[in-house]
Amino acid sequence: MKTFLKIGDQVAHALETGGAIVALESTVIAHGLPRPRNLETALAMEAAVREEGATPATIGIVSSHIVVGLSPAEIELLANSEKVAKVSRRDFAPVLASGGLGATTVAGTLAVAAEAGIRVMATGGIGGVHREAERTFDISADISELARSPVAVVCSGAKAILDLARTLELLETAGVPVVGYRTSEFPAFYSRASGLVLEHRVDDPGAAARIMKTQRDLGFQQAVVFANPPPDAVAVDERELRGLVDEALQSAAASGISGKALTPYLLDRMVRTSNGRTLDTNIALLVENARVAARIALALRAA
Ligand code: PSU
Ligand code: MN
Repeated sequence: MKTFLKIGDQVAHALETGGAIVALESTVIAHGLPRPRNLETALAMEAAVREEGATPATIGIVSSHIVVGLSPAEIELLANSEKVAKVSRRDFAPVLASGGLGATTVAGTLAVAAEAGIRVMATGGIGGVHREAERTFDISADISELARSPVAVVCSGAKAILDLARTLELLETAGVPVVGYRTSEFPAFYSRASGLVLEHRVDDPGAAARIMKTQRDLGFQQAVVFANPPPDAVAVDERELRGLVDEALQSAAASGISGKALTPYLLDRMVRTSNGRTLDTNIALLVENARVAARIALALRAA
């Protein structure tokens, strides 16, 4: 992969000098949030990382290069273009060969971060096991990539539309530690509660960094998921969330939506039915996760 990497100047400098770096995915920009707030959010996440004293590396595919540290103009391109591919591992070769634009998922971002030597990334929610996966086989490539990329992933759990219990089961099978960040419960993305208890918890960036260091000392290749609940002020109540998700799933089924189009459809549907509340929550947690990731990346330098 190295020959395809185009490392941005600031990221290259941080890599050379041992600076703290946070990788950021771009699927959430291109496919996960509506315009114009997608671009605002991408830039706000980068600003949060910088405020904490770390360097952001938003990752995406532009002109047959895997760019690690997209420029603001390139981020804008991904945010506003009509045709942007959603890139997990299976998509890299076709998209690079085509010369088109690509936005990396958590899976794609992990693969690149691991190759570039970046040890921390932030996102909203990881992908996982979809409801009724026994029928559809729809299980995110994020799980397989988490099993092979030694990177700390700061998120607010998995996407709320998933089967969260099965997602945790599969992460266990894949050998991926899931650690609550100031919580003992797996958050449900928009809501702080899911009823799913986590066995491991940390309460500060230093403790998170010690887990990352130990994972590396063990020689383990798996990522560590740090599950950070959405900020109290914007979190959606668990019961209300269940209603929104169920309605969106029914609507998708009625419209025959499936495969990689499903997630963007459900997210958009919930933004509408909640009068924009889930969007505010989504943006707030993305920025907060970027911030926490930066703190962990800084702590990792001392670990
Ligand atoms: N969570 C969100 N919005 C998103 C995603 C997650 O709130 O857009 C994206 C992430 O990039 C994640 C991807 O890696 O969805 C998973 O997609 P799939 O289930 O198709 O693998
Ligand atoms: Mn899928």
